Amino acid sequence: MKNFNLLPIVQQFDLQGEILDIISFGNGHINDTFLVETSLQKYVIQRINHEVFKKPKEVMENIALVCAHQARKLESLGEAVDRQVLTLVDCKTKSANMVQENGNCWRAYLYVPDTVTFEVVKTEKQAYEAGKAFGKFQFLLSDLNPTLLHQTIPDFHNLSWRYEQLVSALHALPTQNFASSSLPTLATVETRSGTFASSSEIDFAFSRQYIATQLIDYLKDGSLPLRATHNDTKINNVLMDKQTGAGICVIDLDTVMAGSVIYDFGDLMRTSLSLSAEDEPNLEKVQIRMNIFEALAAGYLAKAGNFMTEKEKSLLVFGGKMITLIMGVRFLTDYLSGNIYYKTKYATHNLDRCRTQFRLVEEIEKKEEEMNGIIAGISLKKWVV
Ligand code: GN1
Ligand code: MG
Repeated sequence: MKNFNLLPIVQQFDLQGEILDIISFGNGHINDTFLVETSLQKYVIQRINHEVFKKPKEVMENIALVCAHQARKLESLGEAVDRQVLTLVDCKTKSANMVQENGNCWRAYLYVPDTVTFEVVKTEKQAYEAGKAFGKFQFLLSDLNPTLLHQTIPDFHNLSWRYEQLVSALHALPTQNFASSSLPTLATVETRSGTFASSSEIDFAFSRQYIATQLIDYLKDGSLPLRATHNDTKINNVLMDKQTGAGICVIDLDTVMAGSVIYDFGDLMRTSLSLSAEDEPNLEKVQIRMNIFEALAAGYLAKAGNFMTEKEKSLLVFGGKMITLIMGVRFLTDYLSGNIYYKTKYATHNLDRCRTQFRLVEEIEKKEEEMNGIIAGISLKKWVV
């Protein structure tokens, strides 16, 4: 992470109390996040990565809209808003909720007290609570017109476009890079007038390309509704209550856009079904825990099941496969492009992430039918919101 002179930035937000401490915070791959402690409050301050989010102002407009909508809906249901919805902090000038300094854009949220996040799901209760929190998030937004949201990253979950990016990255490869012994399994890759002798990861990616086309028709003919969705429902994007373990608040609202609920359930599956981390180098550890799947789906459908269509429900597991494939393709593309998008800790980090995703796609394929059966069974129980 770059070194920022944080104090002059932090001081521009309308914070309560005297600033005591600023520390690095969180595990995001894109933005830079800090925890600010004052004599009265804690705040989360983030630099929005403007290479990724080209229009930070639009990101902030989406977030403000979504938070206000969630708050209104909770109030109408007679529920407390404070810990369930993120609260943006204005600048001291009150005219904006974003500080711009040296080309960087910064925002601040109130820190939600007594909460934790986890990187890996360990128990069924955690899976149930995380599923429920994201299901409730979507339920709260189910009457928000998705076309009011800016498309802050166009084609974000468009798998066909992600394949085009992969092909472009392959065409741009300087062949000699792949003679290096530090890139063992990609050593055979060569670009030759549009064809490549491919390594196993590239082979795998293209062997599943047909998956990209399956959804397009449904989205085009409207049989899959566009909704206001989160689009980055990693398991570490829900705050859990420290004492009760309840899912409290969905965070990381940068990619809230018009999308499909199946992508959101899909990314939950991707990040919770296996006990392994996203970058686990030992692929033997990438295994699906069906009890965790069932708990995740039950929690999710308890809140989202009532507004979703039967078609959406029938495609949830497909969403898990598709989103996991998309992430594998994106990590591979970034690896081939020289690690320019995601933060990485070592040269082959994106390659490890890609391999883990592709193994998980295979594991989902093996259990797809069984998982669809579980979803159908849960739906029949008519979970009450
Ligand atoms: C990025 O920064 P983070 O970890 O919230 C990425 C997601 C990926 C995720 C993979 C804007 O999210 O799409 O699923 O990494 N966000 C963006 O871990 O590209
Ligand atoms: Mg994110």
